[in-house]
Amino acid sequence: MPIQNEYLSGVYAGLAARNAEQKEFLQAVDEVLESLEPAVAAHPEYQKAGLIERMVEPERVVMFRIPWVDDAGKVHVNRGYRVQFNSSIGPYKGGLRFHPSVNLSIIKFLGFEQCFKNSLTGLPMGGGKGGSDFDPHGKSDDEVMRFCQSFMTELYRHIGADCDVPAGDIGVGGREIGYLYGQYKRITNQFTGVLTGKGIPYGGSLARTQATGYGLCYFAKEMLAANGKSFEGAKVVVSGSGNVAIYANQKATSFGAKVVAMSDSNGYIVDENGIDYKVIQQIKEVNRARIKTYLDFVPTAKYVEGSAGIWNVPCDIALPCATQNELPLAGAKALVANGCFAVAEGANMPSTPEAVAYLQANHILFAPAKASNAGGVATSGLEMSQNSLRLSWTFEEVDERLQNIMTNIYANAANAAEEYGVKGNLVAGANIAGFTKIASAMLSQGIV
Ligand code: NDP
Ligand code: 2IT
Repeated sequence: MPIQNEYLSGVYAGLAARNAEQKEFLQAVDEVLESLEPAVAAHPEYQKAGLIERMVEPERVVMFRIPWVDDAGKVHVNRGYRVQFNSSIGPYKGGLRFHPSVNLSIIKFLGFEQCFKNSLTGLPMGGGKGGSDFDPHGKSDDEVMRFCQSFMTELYRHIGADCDVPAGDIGVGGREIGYLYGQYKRITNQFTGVLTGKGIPYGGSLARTQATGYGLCYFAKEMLAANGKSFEGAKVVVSGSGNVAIYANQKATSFGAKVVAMSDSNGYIVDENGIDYKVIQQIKEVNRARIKTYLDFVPTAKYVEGSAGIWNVPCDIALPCATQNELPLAGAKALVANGCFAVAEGANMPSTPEAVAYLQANHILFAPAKASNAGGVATSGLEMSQNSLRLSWTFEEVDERLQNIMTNIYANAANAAEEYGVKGNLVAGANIAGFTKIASAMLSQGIV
């Protein structure tokens, strides 16, 4: 539905004219502004303070050259980004994505969403995002290290434990964070909590690796319970097979569900007996191989070329955990036709606007990414706390805090939806709940 409120539609039109080519960014802004209509109508002071105009413009965008040399001695140049979107409630915080598709539009959409997500966690973190069009697939460890060192040689001057704290995202896991951290420390001669997702021996938090996938299932569990449903005995489809997907599988399985399908960008596997997350961990984290090699471990499973078909696998609950716009209208229709009753987003903006509208119109329980995947950054916030305290909490302590945070995010999103007259709409509820805290901080801090 187009934005109705005149103030909001005016801001959007101006933004679209200035950033016509940034389709993912505009998609993310459009969805948020549409949700904010009741909040903006109830608070004329937002318009007076130019709040929305300020919120859709990043505070700072850094773009830079990343030269590096491959194992054969050939020179490559990639492009690096850091978008520092909003620091009104805390230092910029958000991941780094290394994927050939990365461009300014994608980093801005991710940075924009990160502001609201981080606000929802209840922790003092502003929003930012960065990355590069570098593709780690098929690169040697040495090549990845040289690339990370070159990336950090520029990035270090823009970040800091109280300024901007990057972490992982697609293509950036423990290996990359280690190389990035080593180079930051070498340049600055400072051992600080400037990155999260660090290894446990050098300041990482227990449970950060698992946090996004676990948090997704904790959130989904709340949403299901509020509607008389559960994971117990449910068939689950998880797209992707990376960090988020692997630990979503583990937690959903521990809640009594059976994960019957997972994918990578080449295709998907189906195993009606339930996919063991440890096999995917071996394939993806240790072998760095393709998901079709699952059949070498479980010959009775099936592999289908092409990742888009995964939504045709019948399931009760779908957890899209790969990338943006991976669940289009056709996928949503297939899910509904096969009796799926809940979709919870692990990836950022995985469902297209048409898919979200279709799922909601068909009364599918729908958990939006900003709320349901916030467990990763929330645990990054807990890593920052531990670094500041110079302490390490146990796995159980971090996991318990994560569960509380996800329960609170669900309650806040559900309550905000009800308060603003859109009961049950967690997309609107999450956007409004995330927005109001940032809005209040920005109003207090003047026109900056
Ligand atoms: P990983 O790099 O660990 O895994 C990404 C997975 O998604 C891989 O299986 C990859 O397949 C697949 N994938 C990536 N791009 C595409 C594409 N264009 N088409 C189909 N499949 C694709 O990343 P994460 O698991 O960390 O991230 C997954 C999603 O979750 C992203 O949207 C990310 O922004 C979001 N997220 C991550 C958080 C985290 O803490 N890591 C926190 C919150 C959200 P292949 O190997 O073939 O490329
Ligand atoms: O999208 C996300 O929330 C992340 N990739 C995690 C960011 C973080 O700072 O942990």
